[in-house]
Amino acid sequence: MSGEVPPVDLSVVVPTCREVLNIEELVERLCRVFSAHGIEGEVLVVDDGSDDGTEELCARLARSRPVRLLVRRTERGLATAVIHGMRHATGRVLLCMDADLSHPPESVPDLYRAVDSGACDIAIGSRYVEGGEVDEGWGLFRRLNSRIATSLARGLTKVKDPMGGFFAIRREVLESAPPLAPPGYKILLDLLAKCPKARAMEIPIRFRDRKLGESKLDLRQRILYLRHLHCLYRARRPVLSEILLYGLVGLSGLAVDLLAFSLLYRILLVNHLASRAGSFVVAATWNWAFNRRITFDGARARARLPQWAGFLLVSATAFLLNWGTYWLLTASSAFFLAAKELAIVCGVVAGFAFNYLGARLLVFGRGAAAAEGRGLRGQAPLR
Ligand SMILES: Nc1nc2c(ncn2[C@@H]2O[C@H](COP(=O)(O)OP(=O)(O)OP(=O)(O)O)[C@@H](O)[C@H]2O)c(=O)[nH]1
Ligand SMILES: [Mg+2]
Repeated sequence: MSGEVPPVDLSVVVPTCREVLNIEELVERLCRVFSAHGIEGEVLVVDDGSDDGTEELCARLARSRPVRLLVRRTERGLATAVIHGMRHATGRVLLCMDADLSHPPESVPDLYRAVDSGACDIAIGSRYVEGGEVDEGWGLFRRLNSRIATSLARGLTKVKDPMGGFFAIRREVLESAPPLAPPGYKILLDLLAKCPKARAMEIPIRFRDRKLGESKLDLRQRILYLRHLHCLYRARRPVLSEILLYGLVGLSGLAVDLLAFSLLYRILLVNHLASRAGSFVVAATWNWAFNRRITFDGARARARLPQWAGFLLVSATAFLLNWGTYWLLTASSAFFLAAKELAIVCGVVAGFAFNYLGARLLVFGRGAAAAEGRGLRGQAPLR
């Protein structure tokens, strides 16, 4: 289908989900920009079956404007919509932007030229370089939220604003990229993390909040972002990120351990050794559940009960180290006899290495390799 469309200089891919109130202004402003700068451009709207009149509007606009609509009936998601649009695009340069006018169409020529001139491979509309700005209506919470999300990606890219979603890329760079499979919104971050050799350039933009329509950035998208980060970090440093995650889960388990112990020993007045055993089972179960869910790839393919039992067994063996340390400290030191929680911490640290290796090798199986999903390379060509 896309093969019938003549190639253009620039394809602007716009993912949409109930954006009927914004599309017309976006297309008009883009067309003004195209003609003012002599760019032969097209606008590809990739809509996920919005029932708000988007299809009718795009059909009307397409009569007089270089607009194409791609409707996805079964698939959902911003990032996959962008990949879908780019696969159908005919431009030499491909550009992605939101429909809600947060990304100024007037900055499109800057991004386009930066890529087309060969100055860079990926041009990024950036709020966080000199001259760039966010909406003046952003309060402290919103600013903090954006900064924290951006800082979490620091280990993956040097780009200051990899989260904005406004970027242009040379077709060949995209075609040679490894498979892209962001689970949420952050297609640009996925690209930057997976193409570290691509030359990126940040171009300042003035980001404006949407005036019409509703944001789709909900809690689910934020959780997907964390999952995405997890996949990217794991792909880059598989063993280190697994150990770190195991440690984080272990830390949360330590809190559960202490809480359960304090409840049993201090409130229910159970003997301290029995309390220690009880809190161990609670904490080990907590750790097993989270490690199965997030730390070890493929762990969920294994049956729960034997895996839980195996993990408890490994943890119990590690607990011998752990408990032995606890026993030794509380038996030999008046200080630790009074501060039993501290003795617990020492025991947990001693058991950690054994616990991780046992869990890794015997319980959860091999395969810390990052989950790679569907992407562009090895699939249908872009055009
Ligand atoms: N095709 C498609 N587009 C989507 C989907 N979710 C969001 N979009 C579009 O992606 C763009 C960004 O979505 P927004 O809801 O504005 O999210 P955001 O810009 O991160 O958040 P705000 O700053 O609150 O606007 C918009 O053009 C949306 O219409 C989706 O599931 N499918
Ligand atoms: Mg938006």
